[in-house]
Amino acid sequence: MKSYDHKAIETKWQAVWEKDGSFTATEDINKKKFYALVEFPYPSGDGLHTGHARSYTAMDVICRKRRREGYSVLYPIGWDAFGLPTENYAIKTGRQPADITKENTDTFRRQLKALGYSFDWNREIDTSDPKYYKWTQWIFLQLLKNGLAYRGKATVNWCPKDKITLANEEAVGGVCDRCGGPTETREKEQWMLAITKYAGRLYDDLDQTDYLPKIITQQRNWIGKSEGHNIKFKVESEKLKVDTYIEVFTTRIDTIFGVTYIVLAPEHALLQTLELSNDVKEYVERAKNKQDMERTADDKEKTGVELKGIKAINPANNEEIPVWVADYVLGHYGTGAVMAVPAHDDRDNAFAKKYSLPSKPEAPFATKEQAVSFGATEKTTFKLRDWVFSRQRYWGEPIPVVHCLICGIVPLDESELPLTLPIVEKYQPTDTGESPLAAIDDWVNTICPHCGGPAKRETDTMPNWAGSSWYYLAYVMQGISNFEFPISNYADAFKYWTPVDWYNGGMEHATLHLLYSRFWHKFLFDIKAVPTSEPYIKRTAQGMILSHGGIKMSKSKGNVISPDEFVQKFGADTLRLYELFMGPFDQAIAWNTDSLVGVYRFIERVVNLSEKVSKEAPIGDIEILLNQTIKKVSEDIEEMKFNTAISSLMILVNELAKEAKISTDSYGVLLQLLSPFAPHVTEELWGGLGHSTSIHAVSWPIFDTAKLQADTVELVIQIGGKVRGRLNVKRGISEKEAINMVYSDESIKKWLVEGQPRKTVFVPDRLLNIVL
Ligand code: ANZ
Ligand code: ZN
Repeated sequence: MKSYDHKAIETKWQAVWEKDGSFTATEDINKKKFYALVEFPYPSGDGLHTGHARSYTAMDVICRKRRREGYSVLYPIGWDAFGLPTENYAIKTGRQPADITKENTDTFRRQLKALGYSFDWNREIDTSDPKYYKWTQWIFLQLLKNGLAYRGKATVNWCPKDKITLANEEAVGGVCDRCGGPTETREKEQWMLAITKYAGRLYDDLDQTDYLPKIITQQRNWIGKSEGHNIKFKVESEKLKVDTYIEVFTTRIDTIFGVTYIVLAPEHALLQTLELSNDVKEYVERAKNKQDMERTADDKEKTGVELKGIKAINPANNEEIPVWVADYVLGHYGTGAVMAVPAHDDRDNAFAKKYSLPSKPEAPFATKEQAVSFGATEKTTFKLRDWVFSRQRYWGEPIPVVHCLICGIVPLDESELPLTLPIVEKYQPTDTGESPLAAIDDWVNTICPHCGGPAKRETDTMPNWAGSSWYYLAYVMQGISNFEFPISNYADAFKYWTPVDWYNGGMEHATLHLLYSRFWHKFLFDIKAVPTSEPYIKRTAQGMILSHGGIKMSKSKGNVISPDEFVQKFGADTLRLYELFMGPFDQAIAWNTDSLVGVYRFIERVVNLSEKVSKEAPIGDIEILLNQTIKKVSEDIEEMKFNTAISSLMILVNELAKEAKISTDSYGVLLQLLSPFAPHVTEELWGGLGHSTSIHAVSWPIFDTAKLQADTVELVIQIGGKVRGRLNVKRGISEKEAINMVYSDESIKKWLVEGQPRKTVFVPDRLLNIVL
């Protein structure tokens, strides 16, 4: 038995690859390019997770194959470094977030290098590096210049404990994602990005992508395109002096004859022009503290109040109908008003029942022509809302504008970027909800770039999503012109590398991050900064790795599995192979250390086979299986069916183990097919065969179609209903040839004397049945 010293092998080859720059990406115009992207990690104090390793290994396998198919490959990595956990940890320990980030990225880098990924480390990026966020700020300035960044009042979720505004997905069900405490809602002036202006393109252009269908669906659901009509209902009231209408949005204009009342959202503008009774006032107040989800959930009981003193007129039949205020209608969707049809809509029906409002199931349906004659118009509505783009926290990109008493909001000049985060002693969030930056007088007080008068800097910072919305472009820019302005420095590199050919990541980020980065990319395309209108051609997703027993890993449960321990004990090659072998790549799967040990034994077997390799040995019958395995592994990698690719390699190893001697070629092919998964040990064994070039640089093996099937097959001969023999025949022989062979085979022929052949049944390459 040969010993398998994984530690020595892995350290040796990692050093060689690094020294040789084996995975440095080059803009080689003579080669096709392949840009592979994986979600860069947030460098938390917990270190690398087995989930990261699953995604990174998968993409590494694909990249290693692509290089050997002749592509120039870019496979980069970096750090999504701004974020609240680091800031909170810094506050707790009294340390600087930048120092903590440095420590954490050092750990991550060491862990990733130990796994032998073919990243181009020269292109490492860090979103919290001023050189990097200078560009994040630049993009913000372009958005501002183009009217897509604006100040607006937004209802924000507010966590009174963390003293931070939260995005909706961070405050689901009114619970703070960070501390678990209850959240409130507040109206606050914020920086907003007008992503809704891109809603139609973000929706339609998904057709141009090759994302997993479930990811496309997730994008579409979030954008929430709805086609329907707007139609106006006249308001009747003694108090109103001018003609007033309530406009509603409906996807069922055909049900207009069945409308029995109108519902306004508590935020509806009409309510501000009316004198409201106390019960309405109270109702509107109460609705303010509820989240959309809570208001619209099907299982929540609907509530509402009638607006006494006004009525609406149905334009279809001139009927006078009551007007209600209810929080199941949202202020910011459609027109913030609904025509209620209890006969056809479940929510309206539940509401009508509760408040004894009529239903008209017998009402006829309106035709398109009728609807138009009642004043309906062809309207597309989106659920998507503008992106709240500010946070009142320290550890993020400063927003590069000043507030001048005379000039208002004035953007900084490009030459003043980066506007660096000042180093401060205390960055505790303030009770007023203002950013900790607001407390640094000598930073806040500045002069207006426009008039030279006194001005104050914006103290909000950008949200976590900012840095990751363009990071795939930063990798391309890295290494060119020292990251300096102008953007045109990078035009050639963008032209060569973008768009990203294949992006793999978690399903968790297949909604917002994907949408935000698509939005920024489209904007950058519009201002001619990048050459394509979509950033990613293909987007796939890995299933989650669960802890022992199928439970989600979490720090609080203490069941997080770190790759470190396993890399130490069994090596990176084993961990890589195991993570892809454990189950179908797109499905969640529980960690199982026993099966990891099984994978280790498999590598040991591969190592041991090398003892039987001989130059003189003929390739023999195994050639067919070799060709089949090349085909299977090549195709499975493309479809991310890594587990079945590895199984087929295990079958090949079993067959090779049965041979007395193994030909150098067969063993070489095995190593080549295994090398993307287990790059170190295969490199070592490949060298052992006498090769001087790296296994990761030789062409990817190609199968011979003619050798996918054996030349000879076993033909079963049945005579009079009984199996009387088996003949080894050339594949594809005819029925006549088969019969002739039977007649010339003494041992089979003798069974024919018992009777006259009446007929024959022939299944090519399988069976000859002679009926007597
Ligand atoms: C009458 C009607 C009859 C409706 C019927 C539906 C079925 P989606 O598909 O989600 O766009 N609606 C309109 N604006 C709303 C708002 N701001 N808050 C809550 N609900 C609102 O849904 C559109 C439908 O949701 C609209 O069509 C409207 O109810 C309601 F048998 O109008 B419908
Ligand atoms: Zn000014």
